[in-house]
Amino acid sequence: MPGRQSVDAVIVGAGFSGLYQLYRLRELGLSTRVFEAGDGVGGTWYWNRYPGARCDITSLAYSYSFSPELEQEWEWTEKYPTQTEVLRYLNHVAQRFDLLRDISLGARVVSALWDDTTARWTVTTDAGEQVDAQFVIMATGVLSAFKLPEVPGLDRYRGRTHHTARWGTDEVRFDGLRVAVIGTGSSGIQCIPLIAEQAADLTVFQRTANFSTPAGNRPLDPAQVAEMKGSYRAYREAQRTSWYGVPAEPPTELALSVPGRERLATYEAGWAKGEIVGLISCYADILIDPAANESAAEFARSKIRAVVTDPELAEALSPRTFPIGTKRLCLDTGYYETFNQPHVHLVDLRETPLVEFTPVGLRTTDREFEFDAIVFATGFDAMTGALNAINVRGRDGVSLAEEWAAGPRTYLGIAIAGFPNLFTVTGPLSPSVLSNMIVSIEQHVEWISDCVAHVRSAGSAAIEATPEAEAGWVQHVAEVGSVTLFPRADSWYMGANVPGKARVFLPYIGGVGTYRQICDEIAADNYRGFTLRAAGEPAHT
Ligand code: NA7
Repeated sequence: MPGRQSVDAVIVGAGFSGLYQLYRLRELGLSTRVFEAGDGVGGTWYWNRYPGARCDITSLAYSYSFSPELEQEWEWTEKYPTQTEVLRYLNHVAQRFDLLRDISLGARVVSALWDDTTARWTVTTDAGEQVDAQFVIMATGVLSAFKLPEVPGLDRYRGRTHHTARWGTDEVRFDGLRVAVIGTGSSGIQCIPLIAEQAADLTVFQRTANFSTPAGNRPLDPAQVAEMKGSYRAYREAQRTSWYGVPAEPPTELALSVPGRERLATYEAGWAKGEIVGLISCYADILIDPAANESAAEFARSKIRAVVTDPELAEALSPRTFPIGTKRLCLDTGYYETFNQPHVHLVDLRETPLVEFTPVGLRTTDREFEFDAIVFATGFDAMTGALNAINVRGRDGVSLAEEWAAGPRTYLGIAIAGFPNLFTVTGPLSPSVLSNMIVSIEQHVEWISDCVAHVRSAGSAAIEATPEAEAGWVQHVAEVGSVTLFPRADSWYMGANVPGKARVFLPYIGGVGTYRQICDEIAADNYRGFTLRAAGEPAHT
């Protein structure tokens, strides 16, 4: 059994969040240890290696801003970077800033226990290593606890199985095979066209049809890159004050206040941008007013009908069960076109639900299917799954998973009452998945680092959110969310994709600029809503 190390901080996870958090804590002079479950750095970009895996924020925007030198020296090659390219970037960052020496790879954290008498955490890994730390920063990712379909028999299936979020490093080919893909979220929509190129026969099992826009991906124009590199500082500032971490003029007009023909032209222009929010940001009320939303949704459905030649199939692929934008929008390259190929089939699981897996394939309420390989693109226990998978216990041994049984409660999505010196990067009830993640990650890491510096310079042992401040934030997040159409969708934003999970709108939709302002004001107001505990002061009661 390895000995017990004592450090200032433990960071859990070495993706975009964990790498930058390590960089910042080192700058502050903290001794820091990072534990990463994967055998390499990269987090989401390490695990999700499925064919077609690509970021749906443009590469020039989806990158760190903290180092102008890094910004200048790194060369992105495409409008939307592939998984391989983002992972190469993160490995470069880890090496360039000499981060690897404090990172333990292949080490999964299984518990984090707070000791109120010493005001320190004990973090334990799956190998039994224990580290004792003043601070713990959970950089565990918002889409990292993957999920499988909740039907029996998977252990009986004898063919190959792959999950998009655990693809592995060996090349996977489907040449000549009968393949099933289950799930039509971003991952399914990205991998289906490429799997169809190889498979002899492909059946897509769709539970909910999704909205997807052609990405219009292309090699980056050197002139555009040069222009961005010449104005990066101003661009980054604009990102930070924007609504979702990508600068854009906010729409002011209401969808139904303009004549139909003008609205269609606006939708065409929004669609042609090839951006996830291209269509829904055409008007100010698309995520608020059901009728406005339906006008955008119907426009998107007309695009599906224009591509898919069989009208019945086009209808089956057309989302009808939720307002557009309230489930994660997708970007694709040839997704709908794929269904025009004779060897590609669609099974609507709402009409004929999945019953079980069998030794040779699977069975729906309608019939049995045989497959050589099944690909699960069935998503994640989003935002809370990775945190709840760790046995986190705060003051009085209270379990985080139990505290959150009725839905996560946080202050700013960063801190949790009863869990001193514990921080969550892009945690539940922060903008997180409703933003360009890198902008949100940098903001959180910087705020957390400033907070840690504040605690240390005050000579304090611990900082903790008050239950009142937390309750106020939980209420604010819910109120802002309830103005929108998001609560109407059975989405992973609402926890609805995981049976038994509390139905709570998990991200904060106030916008990253507004949210940053709130966080900054709280810090400037002597960390309003937090209590500091002096070293040697008796434990809380
Ligand atoms: P998503 O977006 O959660 O998509 C998962 C898909 O799998 C979705 O179509 C689900 O249907 C479907 N699903 C989930 N469970 C089942 C079961 N039990 N049976 C059938 N179908 C099922 O995950 P992704 O990996 O595609 O994307 C995650 C995010 O990564 C993405 O939004 C980007 O932010 C990057 P449902 O819609 O729940 O009915």
